[in-house]
Amino acid sequence: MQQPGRVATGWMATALAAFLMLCLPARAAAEDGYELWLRYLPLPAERASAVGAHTKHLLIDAGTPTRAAARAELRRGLEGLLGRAPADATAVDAAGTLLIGTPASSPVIRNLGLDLRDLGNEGYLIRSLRVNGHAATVIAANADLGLLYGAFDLLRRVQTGARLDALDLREAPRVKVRVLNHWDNLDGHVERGYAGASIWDWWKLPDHRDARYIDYARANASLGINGTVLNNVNANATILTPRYLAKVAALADVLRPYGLRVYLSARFSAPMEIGGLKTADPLDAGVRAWWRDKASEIYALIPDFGGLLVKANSEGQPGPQDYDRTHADGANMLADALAPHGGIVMWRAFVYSQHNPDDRAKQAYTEFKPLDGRFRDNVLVQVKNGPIDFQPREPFSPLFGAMPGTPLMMEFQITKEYLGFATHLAYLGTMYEEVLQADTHVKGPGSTVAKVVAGELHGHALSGMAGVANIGRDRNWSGSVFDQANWFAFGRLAWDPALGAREIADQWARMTFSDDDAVAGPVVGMMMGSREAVVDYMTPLGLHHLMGRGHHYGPMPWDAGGPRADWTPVYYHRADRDGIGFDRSRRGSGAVSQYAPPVAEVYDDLARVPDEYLLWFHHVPWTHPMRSGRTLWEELVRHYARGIDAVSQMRRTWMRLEGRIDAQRHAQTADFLAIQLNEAQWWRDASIAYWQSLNGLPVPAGFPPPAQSLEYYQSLSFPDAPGN
Ligand code: GCV
Repeated sequence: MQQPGRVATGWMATALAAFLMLCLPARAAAEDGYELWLRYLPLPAERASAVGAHTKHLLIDAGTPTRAAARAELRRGLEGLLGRAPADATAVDAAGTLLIGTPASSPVIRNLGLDLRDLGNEGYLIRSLRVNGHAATVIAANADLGLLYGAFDLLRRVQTGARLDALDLREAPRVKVRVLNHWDNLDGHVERGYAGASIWDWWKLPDHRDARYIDYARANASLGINGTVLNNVNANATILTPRYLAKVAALADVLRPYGLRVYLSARFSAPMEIGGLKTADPLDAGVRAWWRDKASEIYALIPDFGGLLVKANSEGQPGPQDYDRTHADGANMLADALAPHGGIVMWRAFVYSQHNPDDRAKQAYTEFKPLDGRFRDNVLVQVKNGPIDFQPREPFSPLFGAMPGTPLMMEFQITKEYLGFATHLAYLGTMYEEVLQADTHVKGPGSTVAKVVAGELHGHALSGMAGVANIGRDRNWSGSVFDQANWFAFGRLAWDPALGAREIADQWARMTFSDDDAVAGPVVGMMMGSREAVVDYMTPLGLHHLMGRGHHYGPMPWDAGGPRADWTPVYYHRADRDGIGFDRSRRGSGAVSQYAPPVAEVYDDLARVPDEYLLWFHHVPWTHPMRSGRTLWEELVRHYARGIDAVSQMRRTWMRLEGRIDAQRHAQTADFLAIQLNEAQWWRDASIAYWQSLNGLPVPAGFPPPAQSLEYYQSLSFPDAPGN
């Protein structure tokens, strides 16, 4: 039985609690990073009212899923930023209308007679105009997707402090195919993934479509990413069976309104594994028919299916060379199957073999250069940014510029397989920029990698950029807040490879943390130096591939032996008592000759090669005199120290931001920076201890000896390292 006194106490306690809650100071809501850069937090009052004056009304015909998505995003964004969503309008009959449409969807836009000719199907313009005598902000495009991209652009501008009174901009992507590559296996494991399991819940698909897929699509659309390869390039043929294609079709349905086309990685031997054929020979009539039928089956389910990505004859994957056919034979067979449906093939040039005694850095070029011009029009050859494998720093791949008759697609890695996983802070925008701005010189100065990739240098209609995704089921998507910036930077650069890394970092920091300069400034400062710090403490001066075998976590420069020399650090550093570095000069492996002469001459010449590529291209004595006047050994030790100092500095900067950034994201990042600092020290100590065991040199004056013995570092093992 209820006691009257207890009821009163309960009521009073609730009222008291409510009163106390009201008395508490306002606190930033706990944030776990799920919202990414689309947080839409309230603007300061003065800015909110300035923006609000231009966004009182919204006129858009939301009669298609993509236009509905644009409307929903604008309402959501403006409601968050301004405290109120714009009112729906049916005409421009008051000042402050946001008018959005294509000439086909909006008579008002049509009557404005705007010049949309150079915008294609994805571009848009945003202009402040007078419409019917009223001040209006217009987002116009030829197609719905341009409107969605324009809506995200407008919101980004509002989030980063732009005024909306005199807008006049035109945007269109410079690269056609802008895709994420998920290295996600069908069992949920993500190869080189550091953000938890795959976001694709294959078991529950197609009947359950996780709401997260929509947020994934929103995030990608906000950057202009227009495609996603759902499964690992180390592909399982099962993805092409009817059971899985139904699941893929369900995902395609969810992602379609956001302009994300779905692609799949295909296993070259699928006709044998799931088709019951005796061969996968690309010139075999039965095999060709099998792929044609498979393409028809896919397009019947997914009419806008993007196409296939293939890793062939590399790291144990099957491919056309199993039948003495070329990579062009393999790619063209698939291209012929997809062409009637408008699909493309992305054929990877990441090809090297342990049976080839030549320098691994040369092998992709050797294999693909002779095939230039022999691929069908709907084939993109996908080339990793460097000649080896996503190292903290590599020179650009010599293939860029070496195949004028073939559109080459850039493959960047967003996930940080070789840069400390998700617990090291390394903003990759600077690395992407460095590669894209590198000058191949193949058509004279200014022949940048960016122009090759955009198809501009050699006049290709098809162009592409792929980023190996760092996305998983972690609440913050990427394993750490700062790793979200690498997804962001990839997307922005895929849209426009000429954008600057600093400008992108600034946008991201303002959208992700705060538009306050006192926050954004220090955050951008941390980001801009972060990748160089990793290079310094892991692989300075052109060293590469010194990470632990298999998992690629931590230093293991001593690692040797096993079935694949080309997977061991000793293959790459070639250090001994007298010197260190891989001689790729004309006197060595000759890899320099794969570059255009003006580049090759610089890389080949010990006096001119930039310090950051010294040990990539040259084997030099430990006493080699550097430009600084120090010996190589002294310089190496200094670089390690510089890397550690940079991490300490990032950490100090971050700790000063405590209280200005929500507690949850601040605390996680602080923990990760502490991990990074420890591991930077570990990289330095283990590397120096090992180099000393070879060169017998003392640690230069002013620098401490390694904290532990070499044997200690060599005894460490990490069977549980993720992503492997
Ligand atoms: C998907 C490196 C990685 C592999 C990856 C491969 C590739 O070797 O370590 O995990 O495999 O590159 O890009 O195909």
